[in-house]
Amino acid sequence: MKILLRGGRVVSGDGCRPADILIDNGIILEVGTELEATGARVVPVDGKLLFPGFIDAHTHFDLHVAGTVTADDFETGTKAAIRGGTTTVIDFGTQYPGETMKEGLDNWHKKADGRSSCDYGFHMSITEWNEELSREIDDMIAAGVTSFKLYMTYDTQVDDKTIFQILKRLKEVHGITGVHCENSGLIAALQEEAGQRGETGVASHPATRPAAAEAEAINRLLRLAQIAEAPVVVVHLTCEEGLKVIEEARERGQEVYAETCPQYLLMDDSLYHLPGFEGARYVCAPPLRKPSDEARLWQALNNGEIQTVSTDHCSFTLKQKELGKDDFTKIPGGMPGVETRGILMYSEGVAAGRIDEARMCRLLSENPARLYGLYPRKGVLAPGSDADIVVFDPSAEEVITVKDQITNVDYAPFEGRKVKGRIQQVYLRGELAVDDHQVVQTGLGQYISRGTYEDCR
Ligand code: DUC
Ligand code: ZN
Repeated sequence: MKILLRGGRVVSGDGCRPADILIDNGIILEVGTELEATGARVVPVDGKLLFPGFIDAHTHFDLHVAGTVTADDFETGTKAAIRGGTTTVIDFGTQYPGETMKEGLDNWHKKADGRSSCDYGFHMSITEWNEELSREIDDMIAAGVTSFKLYMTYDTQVDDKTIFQILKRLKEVHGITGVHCENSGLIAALQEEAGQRGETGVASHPATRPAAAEAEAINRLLRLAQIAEAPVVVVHLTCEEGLKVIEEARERGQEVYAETCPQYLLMDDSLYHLPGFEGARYVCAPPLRKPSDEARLWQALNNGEIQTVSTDHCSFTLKQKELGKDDFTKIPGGMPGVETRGILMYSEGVAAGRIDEARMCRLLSENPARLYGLYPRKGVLAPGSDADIVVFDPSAEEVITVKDQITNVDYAPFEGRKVKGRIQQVYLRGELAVDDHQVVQTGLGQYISRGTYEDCR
């Protein structure tokens, strides 16, 4: 059955224009004005913006971490994601020490296959390095896992030599590497000092993971990448100091991409000083920073210094957060985000005049599609692309609240925030998955085998 979305404004990375979209068999057939409706079901979308389905390249569903498991698995996480306009997530499969990458990938397929409500792909987190793992990189690329993740902190961290060797190997196959940049030694020392002073509360979280620890790790990564002559992605960039280091590397001629997340754009570290244990709900790594960092990140989104906005969705219930009640270093780090990223970026970005619709489209759809080998199948509304479409009502208003969320946690980080706009409908490969802002079809998600970023230039 053909579907004709008639009368909307189609958003691309270049702008917004009035156009209809004709869908057939899950694929976009035509985009243009006055399209022929014969044989199609006509859906009026007057006054609505039509975005390419959003892509979230940074989720952690069903992840065993910090002595617990994230509250959202693929079933609840992808359901929340599609309600928020995200039609594709790229989650972090992990090769744990002693495992092959194939085992890591198989494990992530078991978690996601048959349970997902939006399309999904996997990055592969690499936690050690040897000849066998190096050989397996070719198998990963063949399986559509074309991006990899390295940690410079946590027990999954790898050392500088390993980072360098992996960057060189991935360059050979046009794989791209995203890196969590924080100096783990400095953080360990600062946490130890805080412990010696008897500081056990949430308020000590930001000071023990300072912006300097992030900027130092970014700088080290970028110097390793310079010698390896490899492109890299700095994931969840939080601060002006880190951005400065990235800009310096770009001035040297390096290919560096940066991602940030709504929490780093819209919240600051004063939240860690809330009474009692309330600040724990905002504990994440790197931590929330200063209002001046938020302002600089918005500027960087608008001028193209930052290419993508993802969520780092890593959700824990308030009960799980209590694992760190007597020791802030044991609070599971992370927040939910997939359900609210689109609306927050529209309301606080577009409606607030910080970015325009085209920039939002680049940050949430087009750029992640290009960077992670999905373009032009995803990330654009054009003939031949998957009919992943967000029908967005810019005139609506609502209030974010836990009472109305399907994310599997008992708090909403943006509780009470008034937002402009509403994700009215979401089509996933031509199927109506969300109607009137409610999920009406679940389990439609498919694994997406991705090309390389070189394929999408
Ligand atoms: N940061 C978090 O806060 N949680 C999950 C992983 C990460 O990098
Ligand atoms: Zn993460």
